[in-house]
Amino acid sequence: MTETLDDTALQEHFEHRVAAEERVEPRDWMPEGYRKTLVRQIAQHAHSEIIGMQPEGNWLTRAPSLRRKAILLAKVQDEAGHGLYLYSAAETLGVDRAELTDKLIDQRQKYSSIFNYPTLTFADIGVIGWLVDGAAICNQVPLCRSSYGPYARAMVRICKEESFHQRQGYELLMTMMRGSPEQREMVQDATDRWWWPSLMMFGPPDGDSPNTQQSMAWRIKRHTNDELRQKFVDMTVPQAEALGVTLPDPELRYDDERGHYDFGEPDWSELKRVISGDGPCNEQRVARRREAHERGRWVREAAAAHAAKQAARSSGPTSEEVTR
Ligand code: BYC
Repeated sequence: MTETLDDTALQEHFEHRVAAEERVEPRDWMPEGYRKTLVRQIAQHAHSEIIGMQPEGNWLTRAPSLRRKAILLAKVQDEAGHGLYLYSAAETLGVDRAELTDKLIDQRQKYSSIFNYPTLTFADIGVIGWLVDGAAICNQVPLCRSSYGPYARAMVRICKEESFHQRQGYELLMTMMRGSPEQREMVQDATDRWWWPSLMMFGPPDGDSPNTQQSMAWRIKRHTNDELRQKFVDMTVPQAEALGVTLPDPELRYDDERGHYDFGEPDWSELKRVISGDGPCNEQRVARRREAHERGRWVREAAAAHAAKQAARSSGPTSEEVTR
């Protein structure tokens, strides 16, 4: 009985703090559902950063110049870093990174649908920066105000780096658009292929999003999926015009009354298919991650053996004690 009363009081205190925009920290009491939702979202986000290295990594050895190669290498490396900050944030909630990695390679946890599409030409690298990182920024800047402290703080640094990523993509596309007709065609073709999958990154429409309402109430998410999708479209259409490409949506037009762009309906059955493992590259992405994890096994074992040796040495008798 006392326990129930205590739980109710704790719950009320928690909700009051969240409503007052106070940050929740790892040692604070939190409802189990809040903890689980955060682990789910942060793990999915971390996995997306790690799997997201693959489509771009595909072009590292074929970048058209040393400058483009250095830029791409730095970007892919940043993504590994983002994954690590996010796994660390998840670990503050009592889960283990090794356990999360197992769930990724056993496909028990998701990663963003966007990384299940192939990168067919170097223009895809520019379009990923422009559209995919652009969508990521729209989605992630509000997460800097997420109620969970370690997640919100990780997002601050990630967003700073994402802005660089977005600009490098746009700069690459600008350069290609000033090039040959073939280069301009490559940019248009990549834009046509990545536009709809980028809109799907924001998740299903609000009416079909089982998690949004509770995540908004807990201030884990600060905007709904549809709000962010609209923001992204409003931000991106003028950028497409400045670049000189068209977006593959005949319904796209500015609505003076709403003060926003109207746009067509993404193919939600495609999103469902890709999320459930049946996208163009799902199998390849997970297989590659599993293989990399297996190849790294000896490094993990060696590091663990070294740490055990160090620990045994520091807890054993000192050399001074032995000589006495
Ligand atoms: N792909 O109730 P909903 C990056 C799932 S990394 C796959 O709306 P929620 C970058 C969803 O998880 C980009 N799954 O969910 C990296 C849920 O399934 P479960 C990653 C999706 O969580 C490298 C179900 O569908 N960004 O930018 O309220 C290079 C129902 O959805 C997707 C983040 O992770 C999807 N697109 O909202 C370049 C940001 N959409 O878990 C760039 C943080 C939905 O119930 N995450 N699902 O089985 C979020 O903001 C939210 O988790 C989402 C979904 C908006 C994605």
